[in-house]
Amino acid sequence: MKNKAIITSALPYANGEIHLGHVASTYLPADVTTRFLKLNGVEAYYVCASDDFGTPILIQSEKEGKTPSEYVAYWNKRDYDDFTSFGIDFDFFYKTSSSENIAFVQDVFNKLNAAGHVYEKEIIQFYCNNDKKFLPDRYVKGTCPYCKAIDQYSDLCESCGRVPEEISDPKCSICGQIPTKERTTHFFFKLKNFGDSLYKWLDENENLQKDVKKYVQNWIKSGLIDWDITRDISWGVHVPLEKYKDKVFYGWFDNHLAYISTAIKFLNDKGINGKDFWNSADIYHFIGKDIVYHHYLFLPAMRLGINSEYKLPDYIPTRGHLTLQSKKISKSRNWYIGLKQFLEYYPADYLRYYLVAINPYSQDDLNFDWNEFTNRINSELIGNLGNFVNRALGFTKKAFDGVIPETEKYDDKDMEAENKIKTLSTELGILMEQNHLDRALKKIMEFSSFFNQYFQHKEPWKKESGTTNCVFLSVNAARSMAIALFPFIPESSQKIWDQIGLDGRVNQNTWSSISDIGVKSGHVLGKVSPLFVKVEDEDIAKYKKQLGPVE
Ligand code: B3M
Ligand code: ZN
Repeated sequence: MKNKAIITSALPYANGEIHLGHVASTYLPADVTTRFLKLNGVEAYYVCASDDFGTPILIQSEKEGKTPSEYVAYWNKRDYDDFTSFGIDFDFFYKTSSSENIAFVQDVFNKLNAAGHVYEKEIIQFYCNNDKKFLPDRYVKGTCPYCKAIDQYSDLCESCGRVPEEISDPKCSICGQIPTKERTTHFFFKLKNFGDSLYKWLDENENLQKDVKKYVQNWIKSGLIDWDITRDISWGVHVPLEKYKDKVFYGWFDNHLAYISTAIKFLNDKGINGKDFWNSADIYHFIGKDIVYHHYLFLPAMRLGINSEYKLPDYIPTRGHLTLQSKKISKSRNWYIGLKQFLEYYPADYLRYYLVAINPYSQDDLNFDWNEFTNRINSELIGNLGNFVNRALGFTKKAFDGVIPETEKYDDKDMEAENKIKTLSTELGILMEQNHLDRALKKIMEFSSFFNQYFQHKEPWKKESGTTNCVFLSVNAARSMAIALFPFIPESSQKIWDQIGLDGRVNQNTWSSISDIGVKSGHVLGKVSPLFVKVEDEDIAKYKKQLGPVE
């Protein structure tokens, strides 16, 4: 691990609200990781941006009678606000349509062009005679030529994850007519040229997930195709050549470059040399598994094409999709929960806890289930963690007036308890560094249940010998948990910190101090109250009914 890091998560299209599916696989794991890195003394910055260009956005803004700029400005703000209420703490949230990104994209194109990595080619493009326009990407639906899945957009097959060279049985997605074909000149990126170097880069990068690497390498072995990087539409980064100034770049040519341009702008504005920082930091791109092709092939190939002037990613943590009540999330079928809506039901920490707990570091899909949510919040977050903290602090208030007592000679149980505190930061740290956020969270819960049992076993209410040790170590365990929980449930972590009566912000502490015995005898607790409110079955029944066809 380096002492600098830049963390990004897939850029949300400025085209509709953030829902649970988005945050589960991408934004939350990235946020948890960033918070961890910062506690661990890494100079880490989490940057993101709205993905403003592309045909779906143009189509939607046309439908709503807005200019594309007005349309994306609305979603940029709305997304940022929703993320913020969920505790996603970006250091900077910008946009792919920024002047900085546009200039950067054009510069990268010029460099690729000068190096001979792009070429012009006359192609036959679908054209709708009814709508009088060229039909790139999402303007056409059809059958995937590789896996034969029907009803796929022409730019990405959602079933097999590949980008088809030409979709079969094309239909105009605006009016449904069969499009005709017209000639037009496009630029192509020579992805083919990068097969060997990509293969080698994948081989050598130890931090990438092995299973993803393997299937990407299989794609390379089966042959890459050059990549059409321009479009005949008006909304996008314009090609910086007089002759082609009416063409724009394909959204996937410009969007990932905004990882770099956004980070550089943020760092430069802070007075840090952005480019130097980028090249000496660990680079993390958090994504969902549907955009593996773009992040493991296009993105590194383009960086290689400009001589790795900006280094390639060190980590591309890739996770599966979220299903909702075991069904695919779908806005049109109302099988969907918006983030904003969820946060009207429950605090952000409930959702953060649950989504991390069910989310392994793998491609496996995960499922949001209302009953499981209820059980895990009520039995784990409240029954285990909330109960322990409240019990330890509440008892200290009652029996010792909130003053931490002097200790006596430790018995075996006390020594075991003290040892749990002393080893926690390292044990958790290893899991966090390996991206096993779910396992780290589980370990904190095991720590909490150990201390619940310890407290129960010691029976401090009997006021026999050893009582003061139990109180002293339990309050210290609560302090350790407050820091360890900060990446996962930051608001609750601060509440625990405040209730213990400790000063300042919990995140001003270091990760290793989790294992300190930081609360001394004589310390006075703050105000103690229950941390959480139980999830009620009646409410859940109501929320379940809101899913599905609206009558
Ligand atoms: N805007 C969203 C997606 O396909 C897309 C990500 C861009 S990341 C550079 O999930
Ligand atoms: Zn049409």
